[in-house]
Amino acid sequence: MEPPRIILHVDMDYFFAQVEERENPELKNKPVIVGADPQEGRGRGIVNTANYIAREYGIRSGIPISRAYRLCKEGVFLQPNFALYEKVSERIMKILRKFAVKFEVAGIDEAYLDVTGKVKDFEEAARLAEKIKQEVYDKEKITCSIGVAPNKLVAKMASGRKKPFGLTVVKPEDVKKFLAPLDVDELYGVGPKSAAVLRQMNIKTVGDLAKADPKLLQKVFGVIGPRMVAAANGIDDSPVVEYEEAKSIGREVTFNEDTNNREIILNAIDALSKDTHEQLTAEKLTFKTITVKVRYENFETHTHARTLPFESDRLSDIKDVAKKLFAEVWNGERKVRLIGVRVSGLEKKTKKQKTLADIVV
Ligand code: TTP
Ligand code: MG
Repeated sequence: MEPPRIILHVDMDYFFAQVEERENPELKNKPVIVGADPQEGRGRGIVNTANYIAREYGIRSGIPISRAYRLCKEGVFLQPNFALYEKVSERIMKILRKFAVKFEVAGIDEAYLDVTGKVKDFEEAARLAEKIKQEVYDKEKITCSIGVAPNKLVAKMASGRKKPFGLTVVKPEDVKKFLAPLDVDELYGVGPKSAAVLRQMNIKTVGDLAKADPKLLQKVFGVIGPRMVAAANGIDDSPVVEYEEAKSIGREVTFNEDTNNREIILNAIDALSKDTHEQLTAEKLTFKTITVKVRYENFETHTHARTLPFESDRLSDIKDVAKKLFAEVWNGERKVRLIGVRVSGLEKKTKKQKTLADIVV
């Protein structure tokens, strides 16, 4: 029999808000909410995240910012600085990567490390995890929490158990015991709707689900039914895979009021292009493709893209192409709710790489 794999899932604690606290320590003992501008309760966007003090007020990722404002008027509300979070994320990923045999970035603040073969057992893996937590903190002043388990599923579920700055180790022989008491909706991959159906079937905990008949669940949920039973038993063979994400950079804005005022929309495209370009410059990237996203008042959403025949690093290329794309699709009447600008086909700028600007000058 093959020895068990040893997988770490590393997840930063209240990431966007923690980065803001690091930049401004005065925020530390206050409720901090990162999200759209609350505009004294009239704001229309959502909460990206909140620090743990703010969470005590019931504030969570994804709730409307207006509700967050009502829950905690005295909170510090900050608009997200994605360029900063991405930069911090990149530096943290660089630290994490060197501890892994195989490494997978799973999101802006989380990664999987396969350390099988690098450590001899789960005790040694636990010591490695403590070392990783400490090194990330020493170098970046950001705390993370880690789950150690024989697979990605259980590692992911373990990393969230003891936040912040926590470590949870689930050895192969403890996987079922770890999962069984959890509510079904805590099983990764079971959404609130499936959980409601399961509860009606008297399947309340992951332990109940582990004992359920896969054939019965197949009747109710289709192919994912038996997979849910396998997951409840802690079975997950998915590998840690290193991949370069097809990266893109962009910004979007929801207007305070749906608008068909051409000037307001074009000004927004200018501002979004500028923000996008600032991040490109910070990350020393060039782009080839520009995409514009338009959401109309009825939520109908379209994207339109154009690829340049050359790599560019110029703001004017983003602005001009974005405005042109918008002009090509907008009839001048329909009210627009949201507009977005995005660039892709990104490459690191190298000294020898020429952009059109270099050729022309
Ligand atoms: P999470 O890791 O889900 O959340 P978190 O790091 O803020 O808090 P926790 O300590 O519970 O891990 O997401 C990472 C970041 O991704 C988060 O800081 C902000 C962003 N995010 C959103 O913008 N919208 C969302 O709905 C979620 C869930 C996260
Ligand atoms: Mg996190």
